[in-house]
Amino acid sequence: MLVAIAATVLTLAGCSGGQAAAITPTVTADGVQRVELRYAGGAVQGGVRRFAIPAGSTVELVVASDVADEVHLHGYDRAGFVTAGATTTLRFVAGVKGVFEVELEQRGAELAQLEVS
Ligand SMILES: [Cu+2]
Repeated sequence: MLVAIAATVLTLAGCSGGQAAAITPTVTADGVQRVELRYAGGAVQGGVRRFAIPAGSTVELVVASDVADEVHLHGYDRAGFVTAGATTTLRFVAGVKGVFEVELEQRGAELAQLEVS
């Protein structure tokens, strides 16, 4: 499954004519990397972006959604249910390096990628 995802990411990068630079998340006063995503009207606002996360840091992945679904962070295998119009937060320590997909599990909709390095 992970191999398939990696292949998909490579294919997308190839089509776009170059890998976009990863975005630096907001860092809170206590050093938490805060990634905020909003899914509305069938798409993630701002498009599917890649966020650069320093390895070993604490991450808060905050997902707002206008539909009920399950937010799933691949690789770390963290998940949280979100109800329509609400927000769910996944908080974890980024101890594993790599590129990890965040998706709405039931829809199979990719929300973002976290690049831990
Ligand atoms: Cu998933």
